[in-house]
Amino acid sequence: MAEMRTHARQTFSSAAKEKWWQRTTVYQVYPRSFADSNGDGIGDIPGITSKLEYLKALGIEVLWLSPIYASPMDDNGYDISDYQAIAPEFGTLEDFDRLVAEARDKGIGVVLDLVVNHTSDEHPWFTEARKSRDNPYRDYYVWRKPAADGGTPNALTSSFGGPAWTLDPATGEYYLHLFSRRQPDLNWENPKVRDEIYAMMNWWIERGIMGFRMDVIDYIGKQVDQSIVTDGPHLHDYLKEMNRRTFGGQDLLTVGETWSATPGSALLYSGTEREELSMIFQFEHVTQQWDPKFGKWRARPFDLVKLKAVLNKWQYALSDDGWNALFWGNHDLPRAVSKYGDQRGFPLESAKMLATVLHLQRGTPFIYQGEEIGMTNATFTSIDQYKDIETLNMHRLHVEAGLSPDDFIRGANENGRDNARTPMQWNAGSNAGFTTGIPWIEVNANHVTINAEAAISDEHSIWNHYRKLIRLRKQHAVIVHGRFQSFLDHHPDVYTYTRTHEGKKLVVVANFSARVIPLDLPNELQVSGECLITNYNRVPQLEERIELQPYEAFAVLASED
Ligand code: TEU
Ligand code: CA
Repeated sequence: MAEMRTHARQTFSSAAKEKWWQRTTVYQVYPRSFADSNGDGIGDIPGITSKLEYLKALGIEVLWLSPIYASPMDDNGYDISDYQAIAPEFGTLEDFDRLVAEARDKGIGVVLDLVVNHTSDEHPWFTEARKSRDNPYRDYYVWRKPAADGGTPNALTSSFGGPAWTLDPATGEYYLHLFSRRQPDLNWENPKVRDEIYAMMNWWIERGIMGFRMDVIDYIGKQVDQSIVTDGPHLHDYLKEMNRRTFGGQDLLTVGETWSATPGSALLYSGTEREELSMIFQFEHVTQQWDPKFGKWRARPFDLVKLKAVLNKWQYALSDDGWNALFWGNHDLPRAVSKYGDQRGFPLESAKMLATVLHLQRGTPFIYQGEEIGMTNATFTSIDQYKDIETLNMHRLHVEAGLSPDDFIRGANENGRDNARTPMQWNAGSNAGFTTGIPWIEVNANHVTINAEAAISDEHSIWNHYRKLIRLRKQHAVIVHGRFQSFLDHHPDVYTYTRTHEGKKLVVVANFSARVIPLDLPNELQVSGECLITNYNRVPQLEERIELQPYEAFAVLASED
């Protein structure tokens, strides 16, 4: 197995100063919804392997798989009952090894989803821990005595609604779960827990993976008695220890999911000299759109000025050190073209505009499965169509709290996690070519027009636009290393920025509206050069006054005067 890693590393090795993962693009697969090879209606690992040619043609070099491990699937695999076994519905370890080998032969590395803030309540560690207060595994988890009134130890709440504490009657103590009650939090203060996790990580590294995406990794330093959940005092100690004892020095890609990240903490996670992680996902561009009281469950209007302010802040903050992971979507978020674009009026133009704006920024771009063909949010009208535990829990709690069921469904239609989990749309045929069986969640009816087969054969498709962007990043150092500078920050419809590096200037201009926008360009943007990419078949002249078509976006490469 070790020789597999050396080969993989050689495949991806790059110039000394630049990290290979700065010039690549990552594709996220949600295995349950990607490709079903055996007709049970659930995506699986052989299904992913069957689509490697598609992924290679797109040009991606890293595949991030959402969890594939043994799990009761209470949270679709983010509740792990055996970290070193494959969930039977996804396949076998042999299937996994075959995927890694065939992917590597196509120049693609596999990154696994590391979910170590919590396990499933069916993990043997937890079934042991709950047997008695003095069980050897008891303090693998976080237990507290009831409060004086018999209630929960404190007011911590779960992301999936309700208290973060559940009483275990057998031992009369509460256990902590920041997600579902079937996802008990691990106690990272226990060195035995850390030893077990590092051993498991090294076992996967020896199987030839190229890195980890780390689920809610900002939670592992929690100090529950002070109600500290994120950014606990030992968080970075643990990450340095993890780096040192597992992936450190092996040139792997590691990305932390850190909803609590700030530009300051991002530098702690991903600074070059920090020896912690390669990069992090921050979510400020997502949460700044949420309702103060009902969060994502109350639909709110889109505000470009606010979105630009957040994206720009993160570009500036990590200009000289640290590294951004750039994304519009993932398995927890609504579809990009539905959330930020115009899926009804200008689906192609707006999806390509969003891709252009994101992929030409500083950071590593992540494509969520289906984003590259413009897949849209689901069109569910009843709570019965939803499968996601978060949505179902929150529906019950919000309706109990007085939010009208229709309001909740509107919120779920806009921001619910199942929007990203409808099956990948491969063709216009039955079940979009995802399965020959009955899909575990409804296929979007628009697969008859929005599907990979149609996209690949259409030179003007969103898919080909992504393919071009991925190639541009490999070709132009200014896209990887260029200094970011935004312009017209207060313009309500247009996003424009430059990237400058070694005498080159890339000018990116994007109209985020369905209207024709006349625009006076600042001097810095009045350049002549090579148009690297555009979503209209015309070459823009960057003169003093230009006129942008609906959702028009382009990038011009000039010499930095
Ligand atoms: O998500 C962390 C997380 O906080 C999100 O679920 C977020 O709370 C929600 O999407 C916002 O409404 C990670 C995984 O990505 C997610 O799929 C898991 O459910 C969760 O952790 C628990 O493992
Ligand atoms: Ca299957």
